[in-house]
Amino acid sequence: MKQAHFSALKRSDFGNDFIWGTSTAAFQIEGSPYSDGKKASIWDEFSHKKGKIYEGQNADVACDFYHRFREDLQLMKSMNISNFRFSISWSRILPDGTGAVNSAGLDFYDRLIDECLKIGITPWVTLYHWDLPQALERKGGWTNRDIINWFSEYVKICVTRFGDRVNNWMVLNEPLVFLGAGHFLGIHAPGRRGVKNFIPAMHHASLCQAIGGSILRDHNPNLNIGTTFSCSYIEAYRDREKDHKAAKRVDCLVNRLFLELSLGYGYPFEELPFLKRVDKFYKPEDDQLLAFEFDFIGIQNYTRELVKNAWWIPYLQATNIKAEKRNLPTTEMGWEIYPEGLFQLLKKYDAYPGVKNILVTENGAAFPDHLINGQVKDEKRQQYLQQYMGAVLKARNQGINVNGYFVWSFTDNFEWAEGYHPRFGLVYIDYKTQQRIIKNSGLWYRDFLQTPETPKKAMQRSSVQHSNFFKP
Ligand code: GCO
Repeated sequence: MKQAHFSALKRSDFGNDFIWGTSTAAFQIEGSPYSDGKKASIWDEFSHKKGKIYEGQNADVACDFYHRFREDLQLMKSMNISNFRFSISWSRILPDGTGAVNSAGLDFYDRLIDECLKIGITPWVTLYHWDLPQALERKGGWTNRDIINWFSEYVKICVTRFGDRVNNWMVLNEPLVFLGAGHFLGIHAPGRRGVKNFIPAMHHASLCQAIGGSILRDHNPNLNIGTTFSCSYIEAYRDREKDHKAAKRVDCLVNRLFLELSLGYGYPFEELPFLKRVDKFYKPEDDQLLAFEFDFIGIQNYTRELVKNAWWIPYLQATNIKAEKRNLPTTEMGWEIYPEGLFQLLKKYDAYPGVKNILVTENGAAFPDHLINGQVKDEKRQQYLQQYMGAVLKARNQGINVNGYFVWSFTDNFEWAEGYHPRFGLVYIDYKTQQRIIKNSGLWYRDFLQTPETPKKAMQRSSVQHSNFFKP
């Protein structure tokens, strides 16, 4: 795709109903892990273990969103952002994961939701963005089938309390990532490793994905119910049969597994025979329980992976070739910048008859940002966003059913095991002072979002920024 194509991006090209927003997650922004009755989550515990997080950092303060949400929402409003995706911290609501409800935790989310609505921001709530109560982890966490009851209890409490004001719900955030990184590789909380943890956790999370959806729908059939999937566009490294087969296996695990379970396709045993170990955890009623008709799927894409056959890698027999080795442009995470991949994924998901509506619930980039004279000139992030938004537009123009886009993330925040150094925000945070500074990419997004009623100002501003930006 040519650059000229992106420089012309206009909000109106996406249509009036297209949903524009930003995304966050409780653990990455809130801080205050033990305030007002909250108890530890697996991430509170994990991030305080030695050697788990970059430079021994933790999220005890993070963006102090717990105390600063009002000013952050004001800032968001000033940037014309009218949809805000955030998650609820399970251990604020149920400090032990189950049993006694913490009313101060419910009050916090009441205040947050009410403030959103008061200033005209639509809340989009994720129920589980990785911060399982530590008390449940002690009982086996996702590997224990009882999690179906614990999770159901938590979902019921949330929807009963907030369902009168929150219409848009997402059950899980990226099951593959919290299962793969947290229950197979051990590099994320709770630090479990191996298929013996991955397989039961995968199965129970898949059940919860669907059961959570049913609970929301039973509460109110008019809610807009989705769940989110991480996805990467996967291609074979070389045009060899073995690499194509390896790419197919990886695609199946990364891009298809959790969606297809929700669509009622069952497990892809043919492509991934190691999943057969799930039989041990599978009950006859699970055929029914795994499927749920979501109103939308949230897809979260950042990059593409080139994959080659690798007999020495257990289970997948595949490995990826890092972008830096291929001399391609990457973000600070080492992820290849490849907007065409998002287009290809949208096309892929749109082809499933059971997928009713697609939203891009996360996309964004980390680059080294420098605050100089009160400004962050993050041209690369702006370019990244423009290119990926261009890919969404291309998809829409070809009739693909994608109807929303949320930038990851509103402010810089705690990037899990990577700590604070990858900055993904449209808004810079000076962590010493907690000062917020809108980056140039944020100013660009603000101007892009300027409502069509005031097009003049928006056009002038963005054309200046574009022309600066696309100078060779
Ligand atoms: C994820 C999460 C976010 C991340 C973001 C950048 O996708 O890992 O949803 O919490 O911070 O994706 O890595």
